[in-house]
Amino acid sequence: MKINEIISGVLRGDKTSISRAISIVEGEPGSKNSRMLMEKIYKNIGNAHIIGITGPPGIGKSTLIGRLSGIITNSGKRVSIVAIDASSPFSGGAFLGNRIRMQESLARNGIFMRSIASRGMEGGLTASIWETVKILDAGGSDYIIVETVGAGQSDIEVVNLAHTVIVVLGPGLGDQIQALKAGIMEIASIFVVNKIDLPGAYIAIKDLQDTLAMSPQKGWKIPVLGVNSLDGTGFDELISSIGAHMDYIQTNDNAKEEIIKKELKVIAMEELRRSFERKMNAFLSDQKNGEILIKGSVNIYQIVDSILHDDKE
Ligand SMILES: Nc1nc2c(ncn2[C@@H]2O[C@H](COP(=O)(O)OP(=O)(O)O)[C@@H](O)[C@H]2O)c(=O)[nH]1
Ligand SMILES: [Mg+2]
Repeated sequence: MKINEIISGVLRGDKTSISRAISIVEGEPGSKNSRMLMEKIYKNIGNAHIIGITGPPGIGKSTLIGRLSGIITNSGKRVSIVAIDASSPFSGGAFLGNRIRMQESLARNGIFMRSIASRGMEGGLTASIWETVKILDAGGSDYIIVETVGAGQSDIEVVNLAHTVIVVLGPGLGDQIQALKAGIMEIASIFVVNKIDLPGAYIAIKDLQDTLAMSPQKGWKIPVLGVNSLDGTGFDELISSIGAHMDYIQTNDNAKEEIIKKELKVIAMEELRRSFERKMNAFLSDQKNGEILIKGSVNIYQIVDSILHDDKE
C-alpha cells in the first residue's frame, strides 16, 4: 500500500488503512512518511471527543471501557480504544490472551481497538500515542477512549491530552492513590469509584467527595460516581457526566484554549527531540568527532551547544 492510498483510506474510515497508518507513526516516528501522513490528515481532525481513562491496575478500567464503548456504539456513535499496556513482554502472555479475546469481541461490535506496549519504547511515546489518536479522529471516530495505568510519567502526559479525564478508583482508596503518579488526581474531570458491589466502595466515594469539598472548584464541578462495571449500575450517570463535560468544554473558550496549548506543546517538544536526536547521531557517527572526544580536555557544553545550533539538516 502506498502512503497516498493509506491517507485516502484513513479519510474514508477504512480500518486496514487506519491500522497501517498507526503502524507508520509508531514504527517510524518522525520519518518523512509519518510527517506527510500527519500533515495530510490534519485538516480532517477535530470531530472526536477524547476520553482518557486512568487508574491502578486491576481496578476494572478495561471492563468499564468495554461496557462504556458498547453503550456509546449502541447510540449510533463510532468508538475507538487505545490501550497503553505497561506489561512487560515477559509477563505479558496471559494479558495478551485476554487482550486478543477483548479485541475480537469489540471488533464484532465495530469497535476498533489498538494496544500499545509502553515498556521498552524509546522516548516519544506521548507523541506517537497522540498521533494514533489523531489518525483515529481523522478516520471518523466520534469517541476515542485511551486507557493508561496512571503510574508513570508518560501516563500523565498521555492522559493530559484527553478532553475528559476519568480517574477510576475503588474500595481501598489510600493504597491506590499511593500507586498513582503524583498529579494524576489533579487532572481528573470525573472520578469513578468502580466495584461498588464490594465493601468499602461507599467509604471511598465519601472520602473523595470530602477531599474535593476542601479545595474550592471554579468552573467545572468534578463529580464522584459509583459504578459496577460488571452489571452496568451507575453507567447512566457516567454517560451523562461525560456529556456534561463535553458541553462544558465546547462552551468554554478557556477550556478549549488549554487543550490546544497542550497539544501544541507535545508536538513542539517531540519535533525538538527528534531533530536533536538526528543532529546528535550525525555528530556521533562522524569519525573525526570521535577523535576529538577521546583526546579529553574537551568542553562538553560547548559541543552540546554546537550540536544544538547546527542548522544544516
Ligand atoms: N466485583 C467487581 N469486579 C470487577 C468490576 N469491574 C471489573 N471487575 C473485575 O476486576 C478485574 C480487573 O479488571 P480489568 O478491567 O482487567 O482491570 P484493569 O487492569 O483496570 O483494566 C477483573 O477480574 C474484572 O472482572 C466491578 O465493578 N465489580
Ligand atoms: Mg486494563
